[in-house]
Amino acid sequence: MSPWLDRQCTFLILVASQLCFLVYYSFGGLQNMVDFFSWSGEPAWDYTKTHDVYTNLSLIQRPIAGTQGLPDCPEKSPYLVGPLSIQFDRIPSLAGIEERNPLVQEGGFYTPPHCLPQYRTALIIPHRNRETHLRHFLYYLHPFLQRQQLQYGIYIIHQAGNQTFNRAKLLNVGVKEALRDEEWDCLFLHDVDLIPENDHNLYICDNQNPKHVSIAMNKFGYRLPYKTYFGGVSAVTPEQYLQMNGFPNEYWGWGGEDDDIATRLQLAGMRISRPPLSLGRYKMIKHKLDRGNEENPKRFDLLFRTRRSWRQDGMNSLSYIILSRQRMPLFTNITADIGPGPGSKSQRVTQGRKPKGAEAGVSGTSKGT
Ligand code: BGN
Repeated sequence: MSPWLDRQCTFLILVASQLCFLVYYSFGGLQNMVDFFSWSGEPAWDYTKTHDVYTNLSLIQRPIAGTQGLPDCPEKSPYLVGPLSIQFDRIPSLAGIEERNPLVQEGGFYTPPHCLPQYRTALIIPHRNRETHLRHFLYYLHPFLQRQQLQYGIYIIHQAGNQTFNRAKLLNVGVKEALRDEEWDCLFLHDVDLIPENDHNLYICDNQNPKHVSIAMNKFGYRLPYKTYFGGVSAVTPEQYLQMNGFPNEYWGWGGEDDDIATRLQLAGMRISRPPLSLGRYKMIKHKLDRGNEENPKRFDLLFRTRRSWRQDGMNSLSYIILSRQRMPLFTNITADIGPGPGSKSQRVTQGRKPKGAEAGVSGTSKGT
């Protein structure tokens, strides 16, 4: 090759690679390129145009003559609006939320009035000392779920006392208690501080695999923080939940329990299913790490042992005491004594049987954590 041609070739290669570089960056880097080429057929949502979360609710609340001969609810509700406007600057009152959701029955239960629901979903929310988050949560989730034409119930599982918080064990308690009420076909395991941003994110299960739903949180720049992340909001059928022996009971404090769950679902022969990135979007209500929920220093050790421990630690080893179970206007409030955590001994009752006098001194047990 002549030196002239050689120089021309080098120049062309240089220009071409510059062009590739430009295209790469205008697509927003590797992750966006992947998203672009693996486009799932879902519309690309425009989150700059949002709707009020109470849109269309008056249509759903129209009175009807009776429940005789109701049609099945359609696969996808006609009331859905897409991206929602979410703000946390004003804290709604419980009375105000009740007023705007007149069809929600005591205990936080709802059945669509105009059609027969195709899905029955229980939302299970571990809770302690997050009253303002709970009010935001109820304000947004009730109309969101009603627009999806689901039969649903909201369970708040309150950890009694001020010992170290145990999210995964509270979820086990919630599942057990929710299934006493109803044959739910989907369990949504939901942090109280996460609000879904798009009502096309349907609160139903994937019958094949456990679904991780909160895959694009504002806290993580609307990206999955790592491939096996399973925290925040997830959805499992009762069968899937039992197949993985529920969640671990031994994670006291912040961190690691969600990674354990991700591992145990794989050990139980399943894999993580996920909605499209543009749908699984959530806004997190800002807060500091709670008192009583400090980082768990044992989480690394525990995670190391999941492979050996998952069959023994979970739903089949769950023990707790129900201190109270109240049907509040907007949710079912369950207060449980799940034990004092590592290092202390306690008298607990296997499988949630209540000892004599357990109802005494229930209310306010967790205040001041
Ligand atoms: C991870 C935590 C998760 C948490 C996410 C997001 C651990 C275990 C370390 C081996 N996992 O680091 O529990 O949900 O961050 O905040 O700490």
